[in-house]
Amino acid sequence: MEATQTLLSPNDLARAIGVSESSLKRWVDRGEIRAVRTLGGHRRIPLEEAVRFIRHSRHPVVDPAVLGMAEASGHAGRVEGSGWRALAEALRADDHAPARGMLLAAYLLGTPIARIADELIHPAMEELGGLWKHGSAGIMVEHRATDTCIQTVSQIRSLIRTPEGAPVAVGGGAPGDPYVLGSLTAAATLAEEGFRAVNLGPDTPLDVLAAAAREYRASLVWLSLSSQGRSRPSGRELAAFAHAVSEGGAKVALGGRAMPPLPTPGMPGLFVGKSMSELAAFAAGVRAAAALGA
Ligand code: B12
Repeated sequence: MEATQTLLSPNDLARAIGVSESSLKRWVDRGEIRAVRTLGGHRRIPLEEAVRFIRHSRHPVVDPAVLGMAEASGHAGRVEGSGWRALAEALRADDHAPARGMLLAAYLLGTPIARIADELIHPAMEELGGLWKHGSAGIMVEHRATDTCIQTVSQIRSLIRTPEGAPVAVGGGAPGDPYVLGSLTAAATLAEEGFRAVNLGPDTPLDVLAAAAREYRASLVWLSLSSQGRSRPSGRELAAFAHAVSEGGAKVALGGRAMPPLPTPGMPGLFVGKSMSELAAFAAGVRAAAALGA
């Protein structure tokens, strides 16, 4: 089933990036921006195509509200330096709109999702991570900040178009693991790398993930390990899982704060990483190999 698409007129997109409508129409007619036509013959630009064009062409956005991202207004969107500190402060203070705005502005500037995860969300959440020791208020902040990040990463993910015939990546969080953001940012990263990313979410049993990999004929399977809890799979269990999945033809990517040491490091077809940027680089290689095999 085709999802309902948000369509922008050339005038809408022209306003968003502060150019004339005639320039915008010219770019559509030259094929630089993909548009559809209404029954009356008017050009309409899918929202995700508008965002792709903005990121690709590095056009500054002067009116992000047109793109449904009003919160991005006034945010520099820079990832370098201490941008994450401002994010941590906004998340701590329950300033939901600026926190979302910082992440959306970084995305509109063309920053890869992997860098947004590694250089903004990860350090900001790490900063908030110590607060739980100060009681229930700290835990409340952790939960609330997680929800704000989930909403924003999901919004960004919904703007990525899956190419026709894209290889499939399937993944989730480890069994017994309640953490959402590791697997969610992995899914968004892999979608940006051109995969159809199927995220089974937190607490995914390893046999369920292995079965999903077979069902989808996945090219890549990821597992995010964040919890040190008792149900965390051992290195031996993870190695057996990776072996079984790679026999089915998929490459396996494991990572996260709670990744245990493996009994036999350096297994063929298995990648262990520490960051989303590393996952993106590994995925680019898997995608190139899948394209050659197609
Ligand atoms: C949010 C949070 C929670 C939330 C989770 C909500 C949810 N549903 O997701 C809740 C409140 C449930 C929670 C609970 C607990 N938490 Co907690 N939590 C955090 C916090 C603040 C942020 C985690 C997060 O989402 N980060 C954002 C993501 C994007 O970053 P990331 O997970 O680090 O992932 C990055 C990399 O690891 C890597 N990566 C991740 N997955 C993958 C996968 C692949 C394939 C690859 C290549 C890379 C990769 O890339 C990511 C981006 O850079 C951390 C702080 C911290 N230092 O991490 C504490 C933290 C992990 N929690 C901690 C603790 C102690 C707990 C609790 C015991 C007590 C408490 N705080 O309530 C319980 C235990 C829960 C359990 N069963 O394990 C400690 C753990 C200490 C330790 N020794 O391990 C931390 C470090 C806080 C601290 N400084 O004390 N927590």
